[in-house]
Amino acid sequence: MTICLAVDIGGTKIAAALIEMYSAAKSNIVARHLIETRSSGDPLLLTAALAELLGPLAASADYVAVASTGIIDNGVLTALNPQNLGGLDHFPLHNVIAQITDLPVYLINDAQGAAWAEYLAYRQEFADLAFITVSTGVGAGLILNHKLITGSRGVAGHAGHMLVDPQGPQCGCGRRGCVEVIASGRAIAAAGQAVFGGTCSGMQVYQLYLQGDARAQAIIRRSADAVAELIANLTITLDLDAIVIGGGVGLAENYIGLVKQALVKMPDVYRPQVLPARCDIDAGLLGVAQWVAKIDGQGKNNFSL
Ligand code: BMX
Ligand code: ZN
Repeated sequence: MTICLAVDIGGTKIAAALIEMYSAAKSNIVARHLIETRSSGDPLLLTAALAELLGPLAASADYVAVASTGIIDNGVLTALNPQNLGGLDHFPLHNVIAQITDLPVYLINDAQGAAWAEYLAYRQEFADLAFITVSTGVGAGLILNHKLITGSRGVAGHAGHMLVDPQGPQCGCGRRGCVEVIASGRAIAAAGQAVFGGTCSGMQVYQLYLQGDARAQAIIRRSADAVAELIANLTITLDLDAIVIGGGVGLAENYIGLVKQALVKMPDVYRPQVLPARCDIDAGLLGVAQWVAKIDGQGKNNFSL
């Protein structure tokens, strides 16, 4: 048995956990820690947060497996949408974590990692599956023919930046009308602030929606409709069996119900099974730990991505 120090860096939270790895699909989380992501253009703030979180855990681990928001290519985090990280764009994630922990470090995108965890949690029932997280941003991970697709530059699955409305708002990635700029937690907060004013959060807009406020309903429905369009686009492109939805917004009360309502209006060929994430907030942590165990036979080799 080896111990993996798993890390999940999202736009809002950074989670870390020590995970006992029995096999590539069997693991047990023994200790979990969570801090807020100090979103800032200053890389030193993220370095300090990682040192604080990972420093004390490193001595108990054999290797580090990191699932992070952003494009992960050759150990460097490049933000596709820097606004999700307070303007932080380029960050040498591999080197920073290797220095803090003095352990082998493996990296993957957060939604890619979560997709792998959900594929295993659904007992490999589906050969072709997409995981979509509706959270700070909108991320996705693809499993095709039982394989996780990361892409040669780590970009594969960034489906939150597919077009949903050519006249829509400008996305932080530089494109106009992406799913993310309409459906994400940040987009819901921005739409809420435009309507209700002040510093209205995405969570507050969602509460208003649940209480039946018509303006909040329109915002949440627009988000769910955009995700339904994304599901239809992915399904018609990749011939998917199922879509698993996760993330703080994606798993909020009735959100999947709204997505399904929008999909029902489409022809059958656009409608895969739509299922809730089984690993909930641990999907990124478990997925990256399990993915490393698979590619590296328990993470024993000194192999870094
Ligand atoms: C963004 C992008 C993706 C990420 C997705 C969900 C950045 C910094 N992130 O589309 O890489 O997977 O958000 O991220 O460009 P989360 O922070 O909401 O989990
Ligand atoms: Zn975009």
